[in-house]
Amino acid sequence: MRLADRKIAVIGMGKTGVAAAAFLGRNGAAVVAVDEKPRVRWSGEFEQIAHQPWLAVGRYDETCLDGVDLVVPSPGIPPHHPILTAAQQKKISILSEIELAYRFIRAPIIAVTGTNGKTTTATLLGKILAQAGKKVFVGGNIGNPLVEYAGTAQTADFIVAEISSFQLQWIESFRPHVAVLLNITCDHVNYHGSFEEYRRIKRRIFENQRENDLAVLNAEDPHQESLDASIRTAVVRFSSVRPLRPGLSVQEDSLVYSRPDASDERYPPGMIALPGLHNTENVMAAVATARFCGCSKESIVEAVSQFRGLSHRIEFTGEKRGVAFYDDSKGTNVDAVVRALQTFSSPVILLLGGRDKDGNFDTLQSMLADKTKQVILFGEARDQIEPQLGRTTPIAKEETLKAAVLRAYQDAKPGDIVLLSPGCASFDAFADYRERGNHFKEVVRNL
Ligand code: UMA
Repeated sequence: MRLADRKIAVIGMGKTGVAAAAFLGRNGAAVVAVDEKPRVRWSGEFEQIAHQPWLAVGRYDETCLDGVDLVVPSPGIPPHHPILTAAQQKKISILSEIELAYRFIRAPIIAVTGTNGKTTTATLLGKILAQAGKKVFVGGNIGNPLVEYAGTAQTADFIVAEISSFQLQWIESFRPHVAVLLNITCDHVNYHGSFEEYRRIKRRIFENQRENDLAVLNAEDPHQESLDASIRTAVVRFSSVRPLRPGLSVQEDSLVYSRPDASDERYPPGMIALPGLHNTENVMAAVATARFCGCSKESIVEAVSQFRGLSHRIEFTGEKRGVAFYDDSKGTNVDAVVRALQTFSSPVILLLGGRDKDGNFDTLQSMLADKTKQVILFGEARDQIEPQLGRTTPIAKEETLKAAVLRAYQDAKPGDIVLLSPGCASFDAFADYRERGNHFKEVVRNL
């Protein structure tokens, strides 16, 4: 792909936009940078490219497309954004940052997508590959754009990429050597327009795969038929609820990988230190991928047993007066809340709220009846969520997360669990889920 002497508009000057602009400019393109926010609020890294001769700041409207022959939107720019609609009318190509990076990356890409578990699985895969002696770059939606790696000396044997539906929106030839789809449940409906469209976009991860590639799928996905129709490569499935042959499943407390052409590969019981069946699924997907990529069973056992999970994912925060606190701030959709609740057997006081993403909170009702002794709603969406929860469990409302924690502590008895699993985005009160999780931890520390 030629970049020299092209004029390219980059929409959004967050992490992705700035990295894409830097890559394009350093490879000879003239870049027009735009963002809805005033320039002082663009990513801090923008200052490093702000004075380059190849960079111009455009207006945040379709005039930024003048003379442009390619648009690179940031993942957060919704597909029906007026600038993108204008670009399509003018027949200007639109490519996502992962597509741009893919065209320049030499190493095979392992792409991990799914509504939940992406970051955990991608991180674990990075650790397994490293344990097996392979050089690996872990990036994408996890926080470091792939295009950043494309601009380096590129020494990795494998790229592990966490891929969101937003990033799959504008791909063309993006072909991962391994594509993992962990699960698809309702999320990001306000961005994609419908759950069906969200699912269609997620399936695009398989569309350029061919023989010699691998698709790793959850056998319990209720939409197997539409999945099968999108796949033209070898498939390995996993299940956390029933034995699979061939495939990966749990049998007598051990993870078993049953292959069509070999005997069963049995992993030691107790190898997975992470709580919850959803984490068992994440590990199974990582094991299938790692074996396909030539990692030994021994390096898998070593890396998986040492892996203790990530911050803000059902993370034990501390104990006060016999009450245990868990931070699941990354649980930004209803399915993640279900997964977090499934992890606990003691009574849970659930802190739910933030900015709603059109989640179906009514689907939580039976889970709340089973697992919670109280729900405390907080943040912008609290009044919206309340009528959806029914009367299965007592509900309280507080304006802020801090007030919700204080109330939970006041109402809790020794042995109870206070779980922040908000089921909503954090942007009503925080910069992101990390800031929200850190705030939760600080309030708990100060109790
Ligand atoms: N902007 C506009 N107009 C809009 C929307 C945004 O101008 O209509 C501007 C904003 O003012 C801001 C910039 O675009 O300056 C932000 O761009 P962005 O929202 O695409 O965010 P980045 O900083 O580029 O971060 C993105 C991912 N963010 C989103 O997908 C929303 C990060 O994932 C990712 O880590 C990063 O690229 C590196 O790849 C975050 C996320 O929430 C963690 N992802 C979603 C999720 O995991 O559920 C998909």
